[in-house]
This record gives sequence, C-alpha cells and structure tokens, in this order.
Amino acid sequence: MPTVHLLDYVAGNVRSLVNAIEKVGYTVEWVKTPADVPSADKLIIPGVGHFGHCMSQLEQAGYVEPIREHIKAGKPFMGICVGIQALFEGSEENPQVKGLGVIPSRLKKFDATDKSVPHIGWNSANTSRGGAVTDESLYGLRPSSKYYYVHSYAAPYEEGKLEKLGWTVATARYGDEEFIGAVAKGNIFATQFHPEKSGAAGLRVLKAFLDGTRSQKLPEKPSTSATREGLTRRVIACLDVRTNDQGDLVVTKGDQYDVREKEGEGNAVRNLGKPVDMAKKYYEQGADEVTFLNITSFRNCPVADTPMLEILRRTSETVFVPLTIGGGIRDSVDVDGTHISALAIATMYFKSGADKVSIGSDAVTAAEEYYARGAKLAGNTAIESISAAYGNQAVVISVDPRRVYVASPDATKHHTIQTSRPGPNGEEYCWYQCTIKGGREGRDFDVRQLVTAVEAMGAGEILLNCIDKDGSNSGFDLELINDVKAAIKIPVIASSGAGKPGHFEEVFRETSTDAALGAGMFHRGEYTVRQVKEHLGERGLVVRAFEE
Ligand code: 1PR
Repeated sequence: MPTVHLLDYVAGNVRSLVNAIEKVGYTVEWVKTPADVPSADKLIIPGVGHFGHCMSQLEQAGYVEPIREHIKAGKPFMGICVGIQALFEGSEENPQVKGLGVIPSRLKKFDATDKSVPHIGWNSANTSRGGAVTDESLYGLRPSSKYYYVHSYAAPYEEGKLEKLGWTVATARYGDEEFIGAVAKGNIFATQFHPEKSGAAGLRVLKAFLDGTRSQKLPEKPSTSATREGLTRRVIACLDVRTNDQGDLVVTKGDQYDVREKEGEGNAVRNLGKPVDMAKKYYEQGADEVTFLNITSFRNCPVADTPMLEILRRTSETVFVPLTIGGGIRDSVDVDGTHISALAIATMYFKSGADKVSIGSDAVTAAEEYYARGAKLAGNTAIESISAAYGNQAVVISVDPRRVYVASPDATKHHTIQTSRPGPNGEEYCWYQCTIKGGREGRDFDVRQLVTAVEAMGAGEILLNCIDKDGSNSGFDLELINDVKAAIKIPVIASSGAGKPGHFEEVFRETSTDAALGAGMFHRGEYTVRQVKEHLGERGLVVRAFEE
C-alpha cells in the first residue's frame, strides 16, 4: 500500500485520521523527528487544540524548517484544522506567536454576540461563490456536502485577496461570518474541517488528496438548493453502556435513569444491543455524532483495561464522525492504589479514538468548589486540565438535572423559571437541580450555576439531559433548554425525551439549541436517524444530507 507521512506532534485523536487514511487505501508512517521529514513524499500535519501550543511544539522540536523545505520542494502537503491554521501568519488566539506565513492572512475569533462559540458541527466548504459557480471539485469537495468543523478561530474570507495570489479557496458561513474552510495552491491543500470525521464526504477528500486528484468534474452541476450554506442541525445518537448482570457490556436505556426492567419482567438490566454494532448502524443511518456514556464506570478493573477503550478503538475503525465518551472522567485511584488523573484517563480515551470526553459528576463538584472560592478558577480541575491540553472543544459537560417545583421564585434561593407544565400541586415555578452519580444524589445547586461555572472553567459544550424527560418519548424540555441557552455562549446539545422526528423539529424551532440527541427511539427501532434528518430537511431545516 502507498504510504503517507503523518507528523506525530499533537495531542488529540490521531487514531481516527490513521483509520481514515487506511480506509482509503494508504498506510501511515509516523514522522517522529525532523530528520524524518525529507524522506516523506506526502506529508500531513493534523492538529487539534491551540494555535500557540501547536506552533511552539513545531518550533521547539525543530519541524518548522523541514516543513518549509518540504513545501518548497513541491511535495504534497496537507494541513488539517490547527494544521491549516499553522500556514497563516498568525492568530488572535496567541498574537505573539508567528505562524508559517505561507498564507498571507491572520485568524480571528468568531464573534459570539449572536452565535455559539466554538463553531462545532457540519458546514460547507464551497468553491462556488456569488456568480462564480464551478462544476469542478477541489480535492473531492462538493458544494452539496457538509464537513465537520470544530474551532473558535478562523481566517475571515476576503473576496479575491488570496485568489489573486493563486490560491483556490473554499468557504463556509457561520452566522454572518464567511471564513476559509479549505485552501489549495500547487502542492498545498489544507482544511479547517476534519476530513477524517466528515463521513463519506470527508473520506472522499482525503482520498483525492492522497491520490493527487486536485480537480475533477462534479457528478452534477451544483444547484442553489443543494448548496445551502451554514451550520446544519446536528442529530446525535447516544448509547448508554454498562455491564449487565452476566458481565457483558451492553447498550441499555432507562426511564428517568432507571435501566432495569420492571419487577414482573425479571428486573434485569435492559439489553438493547452491542455498542460497536449499534454505533456503526447509527453512523450508516447518518448520525452526525455518536456519544457513548459509560453509566457505571466499570470500577473493578484497571483503568488501562477499561472495556470502553476497546469499544472506542473498534468503533473508530468504521465510524467516521465525532465520538464522545463519558463516564468516570475524574481524578481516580486505580485498583493497584496508584493515583490517576482525569487528564490521564481522558488521554487514554483520545488515543483510542474519542474526539471529546464528557464529564458529569466531577463537573458538579468542581463547580460547587468554584463558587466556594468566590468564583475563582482552581487551575487543576479535570475541566481545566483537559481543556488546556486538548482544547475546550474536547470537553463536554453532561448535566443530569431534575425539576424541583416551587410555588413562587422566593421560595428558593435558586434560579427559577415559570413553567407551562405546573407541578403536582399546581406549582407554577421550578428550578433545575443538579444531580451526581447518575441522578442518585441531588445537590443544593442549580443548572444555571453549573453551566456558567463550567463555561468559565473552559468547557466547550453542554450535553443537557433532563431526568424528568428521559425515556418519556414526550419531547425535549424546551423550557430548560431555553433557560440554559440564555445563560451561556458555548454550544448546547438538547437531550432526553425524543420520541419521534417531530420532537427534533420542535426543539430546533422552539429553542436555539445547537444539536439534539436521541437514544431510546433509535434503540427500539421506532425511527432511524435518517428518518429524523429527512423530516428536518423536508421542513426546511438545514441538515447534512445522507451520503454513501
Ligand atoms: O458522572 O462523569 O461518571 O458520568 C456518568 C454519565 O452517565 C453521565 O453523563 C450521566 O448522564 C450518565 N448516566 C448515569 N446514569 C445514567 C442512567 O441512565 N442511569 N445516563 C446515565 C444518562 C441519559 C441520556 C439519554 C437521554 C436520551 N443517559 O444520555 O441518552 O436522556 O434518552 P431518550 O432519548 O431515550 O429520552 P460521570
């Protein structure tokens, strides 16, 4: 098999990139020192995390000159995500740090006034703009396809500026900001999105670069309806995983977090299937992301042998969309008594193919302590240490709230909302209580307090469950979602209660949620992910179209 050289300098999930490269027929050889660069024919710089961190890693290890030489020699070069950012002159993220300066532009942070930042999800990379419609694809990019982005900084698109210098530019639009999604010139190709996480569309791009197919006729001329720009509505499939009473790892699903069958039905843990097979099934149905929540955290085995690692490794071989893993991410003591940090646990997950980790109970404790210190950062919490190492986009906070009804707002010190679903005694107000340990322990702490604290600590996204709604098939808790969205800038994934495609439409119309997640309705086979996305598409909401 032909080889491609991959620069081994980054933190984060490079396993998925290796899997994607292998999937399109190439093998990976690692560049481990600058001396390896000259022997590379095709070179890829992957990257996640901070611009400054990436550049200083490259600088300190002595990679900058060999990379310049590789590019100057006209050999194929590809940069992905922070790998494209390195090609620019610099970034607002670390203004004092210099980029490679290959592209004469600078990166800016997205404006968060009217949208969530980071920009997470599926967006275009379109070379047809304004009157200039082209029927040629750039390295397999198609105007109707969507690609997975995750970043807070981007190069704003300035019409004609780079084109005058010989660059071909593909753009995406986020809110009213148009930015560079991909660029190419001569032997250089770079993407702000992650091709290895962009399903069939991304694999096509990777293959075109590796095959050296810079341009190709599009299968069909782009139509305006097929090239709707902007971030799509993300639909996520969630798999709650735990060991059943026989010791097998199974996908399960609770009602209000109770995953056992009713007394008369044997009281066993509900077994809905095998995690790896089900993740693959949802990927093939068009899920935009797959989330695994390890709901019992497997306390009795060494962390390094956690079965979840193997599940991720196997899933990332066939599932080329982002994978999130949650459960048990906190500072722990291993079975042999050694201390193991949350960062070390997260690192194992990232190395095994996870793109994001999700933190539940530990985030509540850390947020309580944050306020106890007078809203000051500790610097060493799991959230802070993982986001410092891998970027805040890699840290999701999974929130497990439960409604507490009160007769009036002054009946509690917590932030309340007026609800259209009154409580059992006609209470018109409620607050959302944070729980830990899978809902088993309620805290004197509300969701507003939690989400604002974790945002300050560096979390990149909120997975917003709702115990009252979980497994109910009655639709999402729109009041909760609106309340959380009003409090923070980071993206929110609405979760709990989805029972039919219309519930996804409702949550996207009635709230400004960034994504919506379903579990039971998919596991029970009542609806497929594809049906949900078709429903949304038919009703005029932008979704990533199904591609094979
Ligand atoms: O606290 O960091 O170890 O993480 C534990 C994780 O496990 C948390 O993310 C917590 O939400 C999750 N968890 C713990 N116990 C349960 C349980 O069900 N007994 N599951 C649990 C949470 C809820 C959702 C579910 C949606 C959608 N699962 O993820 O998928 O409610 O369901 P639906 O569409 O069927 O309504 P830590």
